[in-house]
Amino acid sequence: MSRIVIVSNRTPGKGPAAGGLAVALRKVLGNREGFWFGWSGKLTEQPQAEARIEDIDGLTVAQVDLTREDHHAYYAGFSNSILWPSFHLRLDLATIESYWYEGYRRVNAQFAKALMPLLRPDDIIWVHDYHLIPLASELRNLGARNRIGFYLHIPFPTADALYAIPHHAELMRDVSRYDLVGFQAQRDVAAFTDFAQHQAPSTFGARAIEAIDFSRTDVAAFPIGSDPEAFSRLAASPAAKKMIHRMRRSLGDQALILGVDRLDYSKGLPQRVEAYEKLLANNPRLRRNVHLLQVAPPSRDTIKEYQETSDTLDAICGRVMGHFSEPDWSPLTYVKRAYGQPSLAGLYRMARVGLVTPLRDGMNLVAHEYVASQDPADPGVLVLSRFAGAAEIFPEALLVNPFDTDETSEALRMALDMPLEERKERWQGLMAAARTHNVDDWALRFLDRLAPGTADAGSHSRDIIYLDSVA
Ligand code: ADQ
Repeated sequence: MSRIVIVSNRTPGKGPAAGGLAVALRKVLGNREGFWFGWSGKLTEQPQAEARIEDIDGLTVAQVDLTREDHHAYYAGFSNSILWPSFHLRLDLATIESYWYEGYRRVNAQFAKALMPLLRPDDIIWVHDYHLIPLASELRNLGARNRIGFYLHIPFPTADALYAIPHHAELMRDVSRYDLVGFQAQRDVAAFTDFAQHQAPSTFGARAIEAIDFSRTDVAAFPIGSDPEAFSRLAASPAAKKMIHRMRRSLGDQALILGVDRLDYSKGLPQRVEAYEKLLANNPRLRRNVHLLQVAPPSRDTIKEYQETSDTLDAICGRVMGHFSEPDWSPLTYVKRAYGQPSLAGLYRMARVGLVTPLRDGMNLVAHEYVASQDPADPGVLVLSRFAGAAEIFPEALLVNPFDTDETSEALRMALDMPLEERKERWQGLMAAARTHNVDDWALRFLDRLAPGTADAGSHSRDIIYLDSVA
């Protein structure tokens, strides 16, 4: 049977995972032959030509170190200061430095060079996310004829946002070198198809370019999910119960509204706290009866826009606290740290409302985890942004426009007032969708479409793989 080679920005390390990609992928390689390739997390003086192969908790990992300059241009630069904001339609937060693109391509070329000698002709290669768009091109230029698939964990941009990205035509040509391109949602497939069908040379500006031929690239939506059964079990575990007990002791009968996110401007955190502020302003009866807990560990904090988001959030939380707190009551708690999954599951379970309101999100696994952690006899309510990929599979959530803080505030009120019967009914629909879209089936579906007949799960024993941070 063909081996599976997973390629992502970061290779797995030890310790708890913080990013969604890490959480999802740690499961894939445990039950099939193959290895994981990517950056080691280490910076060196000289670019490294050969991969180092290691066994990490039973998983074969091949990794390369990067130079500080290349890593900066590739990761904080082109990937996270140009591609990430543009793909999330935040061109106002993009910073364009032209030399970053060279670093981005150099790292992709270095990855290809180091990966090529490790490949067998029938290996199936699965490349993850926006850091590695050019990888198939680089591998093909070195002679690779393998099946190569690409999965984009973030949304695909609208055409005008795409055109604002330097070298977008070259990047889209790179996309056409994959056999399969997977997106989170139909929305993304539609945006991509719109681009692929309407790309006329004139739309790229004055200089005519050759139209890109996508006819050999299969494109489809593969909505990612969580492991709902595991979260459901975790939510009833002793560690989760301990967390619930701790929270109950401090909250008493107050209803908990919970937000859990990486601290990222795409997650709509300031708008979320503003919506909560309006809830308290418009519904005095809720004061002392409700509490917002926002858990948001910092991420990518060397990038200016992330520091600014953090400052904005500090200011808004301070404003709401100053306005509504009383000596013996505080309306919100804001925690800037990551928690282990059992504690998170406990928090999810005790929260009457899961508040998941990104301005734009590929999927959003927190929504899945919240649903899976509920008590079937007394479930909470998911308030979900229409602009998360998750909105396509969770129509039973209270769907909101996160930019409209009045609407979000009203949805919060509805969620808090929702009778048990309606909560149960909505939750049953949500849980059925979370089960259908579980992470194991997601991986199998992608691999089966990339190389039919090869995604035979369960033939090898499954190991648990820990990943530091991939996102
Ligand atoms: P992220 O943007 O990182 O992922 P998300 O899908 O919500 O977003 O995943 C977050 C993951 O990190 C969840 O599994 C969550 O449990 C965990 N996490 C978040 N805050 C945490 C905390 N305080 N403590 C511990 N764990 C925490 C990207 C895309 C998403 C897409 C995923 C997967 O941006 O749209 O859903 O990849 O494809």
